[in-house]
Amino acid sequence: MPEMVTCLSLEENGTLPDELIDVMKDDDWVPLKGKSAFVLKWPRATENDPAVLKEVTDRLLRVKLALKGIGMQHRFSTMEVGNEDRIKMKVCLVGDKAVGKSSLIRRYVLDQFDDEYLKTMGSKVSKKTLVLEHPRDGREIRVDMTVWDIMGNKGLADLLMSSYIHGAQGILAVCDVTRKSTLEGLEGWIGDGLKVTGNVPTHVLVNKADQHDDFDFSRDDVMGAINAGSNVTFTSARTGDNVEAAFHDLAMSILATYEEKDIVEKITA
Ligand SMILES: Nc1nc2c(ncn2[C@@H]2O[C@H](COP(=O)(O)OP(=O)(O)OP(=O)(O)O)[C@@H](O)[C@H]2O)c(=O)[nH]1
Ligand SMILES: [Mg+2]
Repeated sequence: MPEMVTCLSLEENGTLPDELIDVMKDDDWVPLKGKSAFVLKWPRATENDPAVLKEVTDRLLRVKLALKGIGMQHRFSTMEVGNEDRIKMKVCLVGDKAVGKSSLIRRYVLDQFDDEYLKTMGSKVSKKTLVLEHPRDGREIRVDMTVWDIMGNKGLADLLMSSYIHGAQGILAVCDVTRKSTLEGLEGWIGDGLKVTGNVPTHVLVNKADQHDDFDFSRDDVMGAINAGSNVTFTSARTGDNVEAAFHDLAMSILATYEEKDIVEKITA
């Protein structure tokens, strides 16, 4: 079910007294990152439920009166969000040579694997359609995903990087569990990518996890090498282990960022 959002935009750089922010927090207002704005979400069905509608109206009135009291310019707008059922996503894979980027995509898109190493020249785009279940209301969302593959030769890739990664909503940073040097290179790949995309969900794939006897580093090493909190998955393009899950998880993380973007676009329109 679509949700309604009431957005309160304050005058530019407007800041509120702490006591008012405390009251708003209790009323479930959420500050919008980087904006002088707050949002309050409520289900669409509320419109037909007088008791809940009164509760929402009371919350709005409380803030409105307080803002009037301190003379803060503001604007309320109410809109529907998160009701689209088909979206597009661009996802990019980065990482050193021969870590298995192309193989992961081949496994995900065609469910095939090849032992032969054919290095990627330049970049290549593949497509995949997937269906996600919306975390909030369970409705089905069809995602048309374009998956971008780039060569792992850092010197050459740097030349292509900005046009390759421009507009990506998510990044899969891949390393090879049999070669520690590929983990050490990851921070650079991620940093270069995020410079172009801004802060987008970035998940780390530790590939070739089928090579049990040749592990060159552990999950703890990964956590130590990159920012804590990053999402880390051990995958195998050879066996297919965790490959679909890895793309699915990234798509879910991207989906979670859509709603806030939707709200920001609507209030700044
Ligand atoms: N055992 C094992 N081998 C893999 C796996 N994934 C890829 N490989 C092998 O690793 C080699 C490199 O794979 P690619 O997918 O071409 O690597 P890449 O990251 O695209 O390489 P570049 O295009 O040069 O950047 C190939 O020989 C693959 O067969 C895996 O999960 N397990
Ligand atoms: Mg490749």
